[in-house]
Amino acid sequence: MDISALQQIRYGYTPKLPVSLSRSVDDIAVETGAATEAVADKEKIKGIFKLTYGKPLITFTKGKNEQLHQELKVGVILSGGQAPGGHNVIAGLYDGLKKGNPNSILYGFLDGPIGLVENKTKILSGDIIDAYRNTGGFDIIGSGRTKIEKPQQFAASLETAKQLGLNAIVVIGGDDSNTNAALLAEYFLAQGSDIQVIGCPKTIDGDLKNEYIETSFGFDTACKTYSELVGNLMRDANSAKKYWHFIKLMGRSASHIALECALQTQPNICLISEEIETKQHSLDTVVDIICDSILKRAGNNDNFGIVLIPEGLVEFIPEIKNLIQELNNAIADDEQGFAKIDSFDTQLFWLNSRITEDSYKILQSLPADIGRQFLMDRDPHGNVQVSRIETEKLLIGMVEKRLRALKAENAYKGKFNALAHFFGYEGRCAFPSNFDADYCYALGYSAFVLIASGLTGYLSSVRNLTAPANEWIAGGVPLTMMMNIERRHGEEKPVIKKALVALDGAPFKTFKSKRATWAVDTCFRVPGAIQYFGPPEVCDQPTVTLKLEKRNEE
Ligand code: FBP
Repeated sequence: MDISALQQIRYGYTPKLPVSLSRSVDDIAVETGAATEAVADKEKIKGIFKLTYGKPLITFTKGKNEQLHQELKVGVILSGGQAPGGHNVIAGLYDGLKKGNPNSILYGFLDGPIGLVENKTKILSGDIIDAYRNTGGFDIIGSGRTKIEKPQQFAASLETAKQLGLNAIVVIGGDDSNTNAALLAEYFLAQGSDIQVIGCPKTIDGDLKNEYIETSFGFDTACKTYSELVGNLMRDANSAKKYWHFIKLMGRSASHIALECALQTQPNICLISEEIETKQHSLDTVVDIICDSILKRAGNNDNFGIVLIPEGLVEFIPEIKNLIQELNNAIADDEQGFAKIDSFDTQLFWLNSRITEDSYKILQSLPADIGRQFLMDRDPHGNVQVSRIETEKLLIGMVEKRLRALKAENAYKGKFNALAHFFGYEGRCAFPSNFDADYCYALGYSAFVLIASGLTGYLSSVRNLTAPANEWIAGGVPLTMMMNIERRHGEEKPVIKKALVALDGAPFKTFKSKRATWAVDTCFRVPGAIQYFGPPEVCDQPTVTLKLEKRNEE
């Protein structure tokens, strides 16, 4: 890639580290906390993770740790969707390894977990690392969504690690990838191998978080990038005063991104999937909510506005959730048969006897191009690819229909022109904000200390994130601590519990207290672009979500 002026300058940015990690490697000791338990289904999780369950929390402190100088060979994997800052995790890991011992080697597994299974690697030299410092994307080694689940895949992963003579593998991923990391750590020990596995919390979706993992990396940059774009549209809408912008925001399941962007920009409407599911709102009720704001604003002659829609919404609307579930089951029962059909009409015919009448009616009622999107390939974890379902267009169509009916009854006199947008892939590879650049570097460096200290089955953790970076607390959280049992493809599986938007949490409550005003008045807030240079109160701020959550804890 050609190098832009900003990238050239960002190479010179030195990520800030917490005090505990900025000391000389002769001076970083491990402090062991209390033993831990899984968040739920303790006995079942304990039964599956016989060798890695219940490990203690780890923090780093000042003190001697002879192990940090050992020569190590480590392999790193980037897994799942891109998130800004992934390259800095690798840079932090690399710098830690080399400070510990210049002979240590870092391998990058190519194109995600498949690189481990198929032994496809490249050695990451200082020159390669330097070319990717503080840049977005995962292109240094590529990413992928292969799920390591079959016994042969586990065996092949161990074989690769042995062939390379690895001491440890670092998995940079979300909840599914880190569940995989926990299973690998357990498997290696069960096979009598001492190869360690450490995870790092990645996903723009922000749903890999708990008491010890305050946020996943990439969420900060992605939300700031989308908020800039939403703010720009607000200015445009308020200038021309003629469009309603329906904006779908990425985030596979949880609505954290939509909520953070709403707190940043103050739109007229922001739908929160978790609330819609809790209140069991139907698709029609969602349309009511949007129309209510359109009608009130039309009463003030404001025939324009902004609607934020979380990407995962359809999976939280009860009747659509049922439909998706039934489609998943029907397709899984005869995957090959279904794959042979290419026209939507024939797909409908095929499904007619395989799903309930209610679900069939809903599918049939959808515009054909949107109906087809519900039938596209599932991802390797069995999820519907919600990023490819055009919910924003579906809602515009339904709102138009409702407004036409209201107009016919003389209950609406406004004008409605809507534009659909999807902000997703645009935000996943942005230059990491200073927050993500610092956070990621610290996560990678912390992964090095965990590895050199002989630990396995841990997620690298950096917390106290609303304080200045030097006060952040680095360490490790046992992966089994975050697990519970969920049904996947009809079977009980251990998985890291996804953190959805908490309706009793401070971010949602703050939004809820303001949304009635935002729905009617024009209270738009334009946050502008991410700033990389300038005063800390502009450049080094965490998300509003994180600030509100932390303030609530105090
Ligand atoms: P991860 O959970 O792997 O980080 O993925 C996040 C995400 O960006 C989602 O927000 C989105 O639904 C999905 O990836 C899109 O997947 P793909 O890149 O395979 O189209």
